[in-house]
Amino acid sequence: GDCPQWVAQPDVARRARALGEHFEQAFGRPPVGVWAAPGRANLMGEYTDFSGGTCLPFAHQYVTLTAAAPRTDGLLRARSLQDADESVADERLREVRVADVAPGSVGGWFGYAAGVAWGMDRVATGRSAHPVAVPELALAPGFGADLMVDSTVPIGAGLASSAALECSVALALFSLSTGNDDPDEAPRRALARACMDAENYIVGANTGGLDQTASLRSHAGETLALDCRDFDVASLPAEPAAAGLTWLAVDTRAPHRLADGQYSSRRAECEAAAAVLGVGRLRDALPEHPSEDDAAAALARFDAVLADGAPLDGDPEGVRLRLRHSLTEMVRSVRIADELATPDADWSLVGRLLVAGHESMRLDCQVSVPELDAAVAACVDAGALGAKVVGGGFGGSVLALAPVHAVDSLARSVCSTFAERGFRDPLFLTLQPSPAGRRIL
Ligand code: GAF
Repeated sequence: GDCPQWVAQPDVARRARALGEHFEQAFGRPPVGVWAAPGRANLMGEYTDFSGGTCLPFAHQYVTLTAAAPRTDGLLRARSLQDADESVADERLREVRVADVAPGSVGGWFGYAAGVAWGMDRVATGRSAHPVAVPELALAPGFGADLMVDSTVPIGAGLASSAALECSVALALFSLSTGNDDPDEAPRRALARACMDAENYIVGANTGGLDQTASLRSHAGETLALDCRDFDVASLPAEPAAAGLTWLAVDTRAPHRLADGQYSSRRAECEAAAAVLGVGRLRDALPEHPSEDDAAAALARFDAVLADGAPLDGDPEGVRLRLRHSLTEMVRSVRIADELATPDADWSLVGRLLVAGHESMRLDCQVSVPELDAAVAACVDAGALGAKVVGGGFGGSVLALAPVHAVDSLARSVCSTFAERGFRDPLFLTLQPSPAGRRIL
């Protein structure tokens, strides 16, 4: 049959030129430029970003492109080459006044784009959770833009297509507004927060910033050690390619939704556990360099406080499982970060930790589905050093660490497992740690 099917490497330069032509047809003038921002993979730290955990993301090479030109009438107008919603009048055109963007005002994919303008204003004026106001992000009265979007990131596959959209729009708006095409670290941090606010308040998904930070602050050939207490990042230069290994993503094509209640309820359970432990966020229940013993001790403290009759907001069993996931995941992140920081990284150890991470996502975080479990098992059986669900789960993709020479047989073996189980044919992608978002045309 057709399995395995590999998602083609994105021809970003060609897509950018074509997008410019679409832009000109739609808006009657050429764009000022084209900006691109990538999706991400994540080695560890799932469901811990909102708890201040350390995440280990890298940006991959699949990007979302935004062609843009400024307007002076305060309007934001946008089209997407992926927009299939026939119910939108005026041939897929979405339009809103920048000043009118507010929670509940903009729906669908356009919420991710328009929400960024709203988020930039919040960060500019110090109303966001960003530690300082960043006036550079302010959009002048009357500022507007025409936007045309094209995504090469598989949508809804757990590879951060939402963040890629937000971040490409953020770079475009920032550049149109300031003339700065190459923002350095400080504005990138601020833009990542603006994108988080767009997602949290305009889209209404209560996510934690991992994806936007990876999209805006990654470096080619590196994994980020992202400390979500303050969003400080360190680069881990270890590249599996040097060891004959590659990152493989298996898009299970099982339906994947973050904006539903499952993600939020996981986050709420983590917050309930933090309240029992008397900390503002779960990361603070562990010492600076946590070990497995520290995680076990924090879990025992939780049990003891509850046994003493402390109130708990939620189902105790669910909250305890989410706590155990969070604590052990934070320890696994630190262990992988330590390993990748050593000159001769032991990739088989990393692989074993990936599998442990998947087991925790399945049993404790409870965000896996049979397709993901089957993909992980098939990858490992066929010679991967390790594999795990990536991102929010409930469908989406598995990230596997595989010997380059084994990827084809590995993919075939996932295909036959999926056929036997009656699952949809999965898709396969090799992922390269890639640079952060940038202007490309
Ligand atoms: C999604 C969210 F957007 C991130 O913030 C993160 O919580 C991730 O799920 C799970 O690690 O991608």
